[in-house]
Amino acid sequence: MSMEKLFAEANRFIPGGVDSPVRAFGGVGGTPVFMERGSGARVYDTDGKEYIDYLGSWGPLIVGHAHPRVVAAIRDQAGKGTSFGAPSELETDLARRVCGLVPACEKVRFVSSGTEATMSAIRLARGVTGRQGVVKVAGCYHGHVDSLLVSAGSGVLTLSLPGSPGVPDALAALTHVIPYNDPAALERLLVEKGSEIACIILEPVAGNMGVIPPAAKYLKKVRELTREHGVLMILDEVMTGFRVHAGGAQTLFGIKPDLSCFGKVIGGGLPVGAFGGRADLMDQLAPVGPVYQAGTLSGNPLAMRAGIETLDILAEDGTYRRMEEVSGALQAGLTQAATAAGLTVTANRVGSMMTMFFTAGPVTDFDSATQSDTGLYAKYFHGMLKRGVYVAPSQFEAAFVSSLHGDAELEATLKAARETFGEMT
Ligand code: HOZ
Repeated sequence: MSMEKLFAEANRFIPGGVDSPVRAFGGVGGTPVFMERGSGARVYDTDGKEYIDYLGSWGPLIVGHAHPRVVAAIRDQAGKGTSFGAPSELETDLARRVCGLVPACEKVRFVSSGTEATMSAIRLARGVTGRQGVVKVAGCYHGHVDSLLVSAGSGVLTLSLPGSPGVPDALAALTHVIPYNDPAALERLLVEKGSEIACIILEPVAGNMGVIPPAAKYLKKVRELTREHGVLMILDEVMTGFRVHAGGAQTLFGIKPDLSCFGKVIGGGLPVGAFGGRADLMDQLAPVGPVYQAGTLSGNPLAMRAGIETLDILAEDGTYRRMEEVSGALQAGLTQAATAAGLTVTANRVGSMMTMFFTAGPVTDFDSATQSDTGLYAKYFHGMLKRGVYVAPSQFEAAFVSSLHGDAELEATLKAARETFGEMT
């Protein structure tokens, strides 16, 4: 069946034909490609066409598609049972690893998605501080949590939505939005309203308005200001956790937040989320403390096994170094190819996360990200797609490099990019 037919059929039963809006190609136009299978750094559509994959399922597949060790672990666990609704040692095993890798996490609780992780972390912050206000950063995205859809990135930004109907005004009014990389704006807000604010939540490396690294000392300043005002600092590491560094962006930049949110990589491609932090805060959660949070499939054994195996593969010597080398070469090669074709681009990258912006830059926040020419991004996307390279179908997302992207993928990607950029000018 053609992609058009598959999409039309999907639209009959699924709103917009997709289960997550940004997959629908709204930001780049055209018909979404339906995928059938993946292997290593590659995915294959229903026509059997092969693509070098830089979507990586939006981040989880850091060791590639269907890694034999991850598949074996899932198969083994499936034979033993897919869910118990009772504690299993697997949860303790993965929690121990998370706490071992991320110094700010003394205890962690598993949930089933990144959205659940951020939603629960905010409830906990409100519960322990007795304050209701939340600070978020324009262009950061923390899942589709009611309080956090204001000025959100990802699909909300891709589709140019102002927010979402269905979010009560009273709740939205409790969310204060400040620009990324602007500690002075946070300081002004906290001086004025600090005593009403429970927490700030931000992505340490923004990934949902395209990739934007934190300015020097930005995160340290946020840490100082939040401490000064008794406001909890929550780092959303759903994208960056175990990706930009084994201990996440917080370890890379030497920051100790109060709470952290994870997802994607720690589920090894299965649905998972987690939030963790100081033991005194985490122990305010039920059943120890009064802040309620629960889930039937939380700590799901299949996801735990896939996550444990993925972290084990990542822990092997040289894995992060190789991803850094390939990602650096990709950033340099794409910039060079675009410039040679007469295009003005800014390629932002932190570790194996990267975004090509079609603007002179620098791209440091929401306003500068939205200066990028999204029409050119759409042409870049389709040119690459035609040539068998799959990047995110939105300007305001990241390209992810896996541990299985190597020289062959790099060479083929840069060849496709040279041809694509040549066609665009
Ligand atoms: N939250 C993802 C983008 N940052 C999108 C998830 C999806 O569409 O699969």
